[in-house]
Amino acid sequence: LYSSRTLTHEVGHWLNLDHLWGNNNNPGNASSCTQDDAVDDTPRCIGVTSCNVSSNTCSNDAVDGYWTTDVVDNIENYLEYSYCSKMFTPGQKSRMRAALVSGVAGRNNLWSSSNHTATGLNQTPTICAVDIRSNRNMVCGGDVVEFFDESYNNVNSWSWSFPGGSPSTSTQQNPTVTYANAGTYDVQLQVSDQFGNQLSQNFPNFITVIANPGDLTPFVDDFESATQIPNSDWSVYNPEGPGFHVMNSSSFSGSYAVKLDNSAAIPGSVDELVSTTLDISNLSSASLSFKYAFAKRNSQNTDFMQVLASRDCGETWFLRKNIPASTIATYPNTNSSYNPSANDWNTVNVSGITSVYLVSDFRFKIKFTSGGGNDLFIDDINLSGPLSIEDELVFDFLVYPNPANTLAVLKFNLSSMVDDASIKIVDPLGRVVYGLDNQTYNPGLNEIELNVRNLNPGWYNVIFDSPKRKISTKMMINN
Ligand SMILES: [Ca+2]
Ligand SMILES: [Ca+2]
Ligand SMILES: [Ca+2]
Ligand SMILES: [Ca+2]
Ligand SMILES: [Zn+2]
Repeated sequence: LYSSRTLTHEVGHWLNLDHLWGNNNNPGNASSCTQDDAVDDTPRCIGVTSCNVSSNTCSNDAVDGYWTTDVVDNIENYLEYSYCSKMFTPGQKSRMRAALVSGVAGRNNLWSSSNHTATGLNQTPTICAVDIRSNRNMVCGGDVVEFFDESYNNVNSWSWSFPGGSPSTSTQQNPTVTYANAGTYDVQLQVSDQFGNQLSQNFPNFITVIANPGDLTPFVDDFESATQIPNSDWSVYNPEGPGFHVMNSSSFSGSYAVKLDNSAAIPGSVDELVSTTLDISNLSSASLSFKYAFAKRNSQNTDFMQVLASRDCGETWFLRKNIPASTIATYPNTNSSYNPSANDWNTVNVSGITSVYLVSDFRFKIKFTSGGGNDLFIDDINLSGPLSIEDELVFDFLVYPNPANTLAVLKFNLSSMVDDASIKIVDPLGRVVYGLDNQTYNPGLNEIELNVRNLNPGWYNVIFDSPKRKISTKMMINN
């Protein structure tokens, strides 16, 4: 029920309301202008399935005596078939109230005290559900998370536990908690009411803590290596319907790309593809780009796409690029199953990653708002930029072979000698699984053997850390 008002629509019927275009389930017939819904202040119409606010399908609105001229359709009415419903009219309200006091269909039982007694509604309700919410569910170490009790009914005491958090327990209704280390954490809540009833529930993997500083750039994803999302680089926001996923039926590079099955989405729904934290504090400027392909189904579709950026690990987001409905299509309208060919892909360059965004916990996201169009495809996301001068100490930093299984070699060039350097291998949860401390490396080419025989298969970050420069690269283990 995130954005759907279907229940409101059906309750309207239950309280004796017809569709605005009359007593049938077939919108779009011109003949419906001759019928009414028995409510004078709803303009005559033939019924719509989209959200064009200037829609005007009948011109005889004055015939019912309420309107004196032709007016636009009331497309935002709950008794329309549009997806932007937000109102009943005063005339509909009167008709529903009349139904509620009428014994004809028994609706007057809904509010009679004898019925409330028979159904238990006039007693103090007891606890029946434990539920929680938080202001954020993906944070960096040290960020404050606000938790909110959403349990009902009549809860009067709370016992929270936050494994991995600080504090680790609380008896407040709405506590605030911080987490120090990267990882995924459960939350438990036990509640009681005035009668001593108790309920408790575990909410598994409720909070994810990601790294700060994040991964170093260049951050390039063509979706050829990690072919499933969410993964350690991407999270997905999908409150309803289809979500962003990786598939290989169409792509710009290689075989794989990200797709949103927007043709099956609920219009008005929002989907996001959200990056992990990226450390761009070492760049002198940053540029973000990606490829996408999209077709509308018809010219009424209102789909649009935005790129947002955060300089505080995703707590607050700023719009950096807007691709409006008027320019979003990269291919002519089509109602058929859409699979883009090479010419359909457009490049989006996000120029708004200004110097204030050059921080160690930068994140960005691609946000799509559905408006009835066809499917969306995204590939070749690239965040990169020139290093600031002092960061050119380390270059040609790479691991080979990659993927590796028993032995890997880390290779890099230094422009001057570095002492007090460390080399670390870090797993996707930020845990150090291999480390060399207090190392001295000479100018020129350095090659270091890494024994990776005991590492589990998967992706790792290999990090060179020194007081003057930190740099990392990804390594895959497939033993
Ligand atoms: Ca009417
Ligand atoms: Ca009209
Ligand atoms: Ca969705
Ligand atoms: Ca690709
Ligand atoms: Zn209906």
